[in-house]
Amino acid sequence: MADLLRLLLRVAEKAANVARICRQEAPLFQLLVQEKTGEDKNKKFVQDFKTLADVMIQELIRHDVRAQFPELAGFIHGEESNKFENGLGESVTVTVCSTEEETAKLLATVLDGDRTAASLLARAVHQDPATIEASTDGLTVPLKPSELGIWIDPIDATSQYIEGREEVLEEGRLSPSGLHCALVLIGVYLRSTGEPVMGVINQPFNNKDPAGTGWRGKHYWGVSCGSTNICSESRPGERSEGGLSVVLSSSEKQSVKEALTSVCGPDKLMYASGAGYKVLCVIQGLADAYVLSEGSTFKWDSCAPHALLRALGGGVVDLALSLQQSESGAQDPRTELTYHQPRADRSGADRWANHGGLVAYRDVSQLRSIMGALRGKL
Ligand code: 2IP
Ligand code: CA
Repeated sequence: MADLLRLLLRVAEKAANVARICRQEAPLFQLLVQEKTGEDKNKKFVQDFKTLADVMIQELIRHDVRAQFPELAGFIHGEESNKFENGLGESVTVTVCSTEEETAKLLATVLDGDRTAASLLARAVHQDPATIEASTDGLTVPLKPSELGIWIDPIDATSQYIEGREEVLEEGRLSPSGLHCALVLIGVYLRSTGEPVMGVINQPFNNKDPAGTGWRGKHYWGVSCGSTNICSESRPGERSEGGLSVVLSSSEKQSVKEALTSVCGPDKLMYASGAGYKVLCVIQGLADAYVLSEGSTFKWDSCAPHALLRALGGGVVDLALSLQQSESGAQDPRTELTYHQPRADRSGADRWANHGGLVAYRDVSQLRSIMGALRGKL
């Protein structure tokens, strides 16, 4: 299945190109940032352009994966639905067609006949990406496509993507918000158990080319199945002195912040945008853990980075379930998130929420300290 990994790296790069082009090309950028509401809203213009860009990215990933691995068709899930309905009640299914021209024609129908924007977007979707350098030679992954399913988040942290604040990233430091928080996430799980086994993360806006040719991206990947545990990032070195560092959502509850101060060093409670970016910070060792007490993330947010953390010896647990187990005296507080089963008692996207909140960690002893600090406090 190393072929699947190479394909996912390639399609994630293609997706990142589309994300960059939508900000670079003026006609697309204007559509991206303008929010049409009320009287201004054109009834033939389907939802917002940002949703259309997300859907196109998701569909190009689905299209390319299905073409090479037909066994995966029917098991490629994403955040977005590709069925659009415009204000006139007309329904259009947005998909990648076999030629650029056909895709442009289809896109024009949902862009109210804006041929310039439709052609630019179709060109980006059909363009081949640059070759991806990843040391996957000699890698063998003991999995069959018929055993797997895929979760796609076309652009995580969309609000940061739209706002577009440019940050210069400092080596070894977490940068709380900006374009670099926007990530393309593709996670692969086992249909039988729901374990995440492979993940690709592409950060389309990692650094700006000093020659002025625009943004350059960065990619990260990991495989974790059986005895195969390989990640593009290295395992953490020595544990840092002076307490744990934990990254949180800026909307996290006060009670969680207070409970964590007992295990965190001074200034070691940090905040960042994007669920995917916060897990990436843990993967990179910029934070020891990410704690979220709300059920506000979904399977598509966590599947890909979860696989990378597992490859590094860590994981992502369901916070509510782990607290319940540790309060009842269970020996192993690890209750890893799984990706194969929807909640029967919910509907729509809510079926796929990580309801109990989560803790992403690299080191199980650090996870235990965090659970200890949160026990009885939520
Ligand atoms: C969102 C986005 C938000 C995040 C939320 C995600 O995904 O990443 O930033 O909230 O959890 O689901 P927060 O930044 O408070 O953690 P999307 O942008 O794809 O809707
Ligand atoms: Ca998301």
